[in-house]
Amino acid sequence: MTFTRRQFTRLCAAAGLLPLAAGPVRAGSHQVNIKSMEFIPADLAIAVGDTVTFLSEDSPPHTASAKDESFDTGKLTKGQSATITFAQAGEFDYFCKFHPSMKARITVA
Ligand SMILES: [Cu+2]
Repeated sequence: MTFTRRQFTRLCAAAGLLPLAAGPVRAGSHQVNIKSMEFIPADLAIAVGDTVTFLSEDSPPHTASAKDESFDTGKLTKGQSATITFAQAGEFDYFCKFHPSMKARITVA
Protein backbone atom coordinates (compact mmCIF):
# COMPACT_ATOMS: atom_id res chain seq x y z
CA MET A 1 0.00 0.00 0.00
CA THR A 2 1.39 3.37 -0.99
CA PHE A 3 0.42 6.79 0.20
CA THR A 4 0.45 10.02 -1.67
CA ARG A 5 2.29 12.80 0.08
CA ARG A 6 -1.02 14.41 0.99
CA GLN A 7 -2.37 11.26 2.54
CA PHE A 8 0.84 10.79 4.46
CA THR A 9 0.65 14.33 5.81
CA ARG A 10 -2.95 13.76 6.86
CA LEU A 11 -2.06 10.54 8.59
CA CYS A 12 0.77 12.12 10.49
CA ALA A 13 -1.44 15.05 11.49
CA ALA A 14 -4.13 12.67 12.67
CA ALA A 15 -1.57 10.82 14.75
CA GLY A 16 -0.27 14.09 16.19
CA LEU A 17 3.15 13.53 14.69
CA LEU A 18 3.57 16.83 12.92
CA PRO A 19 5.36 19.36 15.06
CA LEU A 20 3.24 22.42 15.66
CA ALA A 21 4.78 25.71 14.63
CA ALA A 22 6.46 27.04 17.73
CA GLY A 23 4.90 30.37 18.59
CA PRO A 24 6.50 33.07 20.66
CA VAL A 25 6.52 32.45 24.39
CA ARG A 26 3.38 34.01 25.72
CA ALA A 27 3.86 36.52 28.50
CA GLY A 28 1.87 35.83 31.60
CA SER A 29 -1.08 37.95 32.51
CA HIS A 30 -2.16 38.73 36.01
CA GLN A 31 -4.95 40.66 37.65
CA VAL A 32 -5.12 42.90 40.66
CA ASN A 33 -8.60 43.66 41.90
CA ILE A 34 -9.28 46.92 43.66
CA LYS A 35 -11.97 46.29 46.18
CA SER A 36 -13.00 47.62 49.60
CA MET A 37 -10.14 50.15 49.49
CA GLU A 38 -7.54 47.45 48.92
CA PHE A 39 -5.37 46.07 46.14
CA ILE A 40 -5.88 42.30 45.98
CA PRO A 41 -3.39 40.69 46.05
CA ALA A 42 -1.32 43.32 47.83
CA ASP A 43 1.85 41.46 46.99
CA LEU A 44 2.26 40.01 43.53
CA ALA A 45 5.28 38.32 41.98
CA ILE A 46 5.46 38.22 38.17
CA ALA A 47 8.01 37.66 35.42
CA VAL A 48 9.63 40.30 33.22
CA GLY A 49 7.32 40.97 30.27
CA ASP A 50 4.15 39.97 32.09
CA THR A 51 1.11 42.17 32.15
CA VAL A 52 -1.03 43.13 35.12
CA THR A 53 -4.60 44.27 34.69
CA PHE A 54 -5.87 46.47 37.49
CA LEU A 55 -9.63 46.16 37.76
CA SER A 56 -11.66 48.40 40.01
CA GLU A 57 -14.63 46.82 41.67
CA ASP A 58 -14.95 49.61 44.18
CA SER A 59 -17.28 52.58 44.35
CA PRO A 60 -14.70 55.30 45.08
CA PRO A 61 -12.30 56.10 42.22
CA HIS A 62 -8.79 54.72 42.57
CA THR A 63 -5.45 54.71 40.80
CA ALA A 64 -2.55 52.29 40.86
CA SER A 65 0.42 54.64 40.79
CA ALA A 66 4.03 53.54 41.11
CA LYS A 67 5.99 55.24 43.85
CA ASP A 68 8.86 55.66 41.35
CA GLU A 69 6.35 56.92 38.72
CA SER A 70 7.23 54.05 36.37
CA PHE A 71 3.54 53.36 35.81
CA ASP A 72 0.17 54.89 36.56
CA THR A 73 -3.23 53.52 35.64
CA GLY A 74 -4.88 56.90 35.93
CA LYS A 75 -8.28 57.17 37.56
CA LEU A 76 -10.28 53.95 37.57
CA THR A 77 -13.93 54.00 38.43
CA LYS A 78 -15.99 50.92 39.18
CA GLY A 79 -15.79 48.44 36.32
CA GLN A 80 -12.84 50.15 34.65
CA SER A 81 -9.47 48.49 34.20
CA ALA A 82 -6.00 49.33 32.96
CA THR A 83 -3.33 46.91 31.84
CA ILE A 84 0.33 47.60 32.49
CA THR A 85 3.26 45.69 30.96
CA PHE A 86 6.25 45.23 33.26
CA ALA A 87 9.32 45.15 31.04
CA GLN A 88 11.88 45.78 33.79
CA ALA A 89 12.83 43.65 36.76
CA GLY A 90 12.49 45.23 40.16
CA GLU A 91 10.25 45.88 43.10
CA PHE A 92 7.49 48.30 42.33
CA ASP A 93 5.66 49.82 45.26
CA TYR A 94 2.47 51.52 44.26
CA PHE A 95 -0.39 53.34 45.88
CA CYS A 96 -3.67 55.06 45.15
CA LYS A 97 -3.39 58.79 44.54
CA PHE A 98 -6.84 59.39 46.02
CA HIS A 99 -6.20 57.20 49.06
CA PRO A 100 -2.45 57.18 49.75
CA SER A 101 -2.92 54.68 52.57
CA MET A 102 -3.78 52.08 49.91
CA LYS A 103 -0.43 50.45 49.17
CA ALA A 104 0.74 47.34 47.40
CA ARG A 105 3.75 45.91 45.62
CA ILE A 106 4.59 44.08 42.43
CA THR A 107 7.86 42.19 42.26
CA VAL A 108 9.14 41.59 38.74
CA ALA A 109 11.90 39.01 38.33
CU1 LIG B 1 -8.16 54.81 46.07
